[in-house]
Amino acid sequence: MDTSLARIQPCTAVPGESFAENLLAGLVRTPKEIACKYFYDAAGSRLFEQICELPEYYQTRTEMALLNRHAGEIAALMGESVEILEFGAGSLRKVRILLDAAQNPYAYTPLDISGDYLQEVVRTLAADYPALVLRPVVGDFTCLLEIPDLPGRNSKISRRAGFFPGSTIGNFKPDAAMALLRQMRASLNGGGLLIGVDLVKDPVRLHAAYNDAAGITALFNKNLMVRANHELGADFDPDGFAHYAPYNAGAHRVEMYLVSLRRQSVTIGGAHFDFAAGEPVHTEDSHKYTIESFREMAARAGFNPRAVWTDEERLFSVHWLESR
Ligand code: AVJ
Repeated sequence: MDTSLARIQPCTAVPGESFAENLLAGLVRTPKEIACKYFYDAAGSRLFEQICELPEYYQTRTEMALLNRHAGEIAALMGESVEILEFGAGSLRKVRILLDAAQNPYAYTPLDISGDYLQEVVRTLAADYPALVLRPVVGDFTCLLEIPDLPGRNSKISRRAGFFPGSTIGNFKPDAAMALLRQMRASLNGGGLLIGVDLVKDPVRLHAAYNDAAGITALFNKNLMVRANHELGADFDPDGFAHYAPYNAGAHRVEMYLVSLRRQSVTIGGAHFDFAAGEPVHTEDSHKYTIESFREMAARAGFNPRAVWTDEERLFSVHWLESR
């Protein structure tokens, strides 16, 4: 085993807007909003891992089962000596399924906004895959410019495959989702994209997935305020806000808010923000697609939608999109 970690070649994406900038700008807007990418500090990433284990949150286990069931076919589509680029890598549990099935995978390039978390999980992965070149990229994948070719990589035998699981694409409004798909396509140098997409379904089931009985999703949502208190010296009272996550059937999306339970004022670095009783702060959208509506969007983004896999209940879908 390579203990020097020389195989790990970190690389930093262009820094986007900071949490502080986003928060100060978002809280003077009407309605108030905070971008959902700021959920994922180390504590938030761990809370999200807990969400993935919840009985109500069908997404993770359904997608994992699809990846396991079709790993051979996926590996064949990715081809030999592939470099897998994962957008928003998280815990790296899903990519292990691909790495185990892939034919002599060459490299793995995980991109994640949570630098500490990424470093931790990549070290574990390095120990388990001694031959794999690892290139963690800390940053916001929406600000990504170009990812250079790895030194020593032979582009004749090795090509890229994107991996964007977990229906993270659902966090973007349809126009932004299409722009992001286009941008990913550009960074794949002609390679394909394997992407997980949550499907439109019974609103009761969707509601339960974002309003779990154990209250983990509420903690995840409120972690934005806990994080602001720790990182920016804000004085949010997280108990003074309610987790609210309704399904907007017309827009095919679950929306998340933190709703102020009383009239209150919060101070962040000398700036004061007033909240009316009942005032919402918008924190996330999670768009749902049909298999057809997603394939249409992918085609408009310049991909050729090829294979698609779904479960018996049609809860979730995994798509293989080819660059064309
Ligand atoms: C990781 C963005 C796919 O939208 O379902 C889970 C995040 N938010 N519970 C989702 C999330 C509330 C999740 N994604």
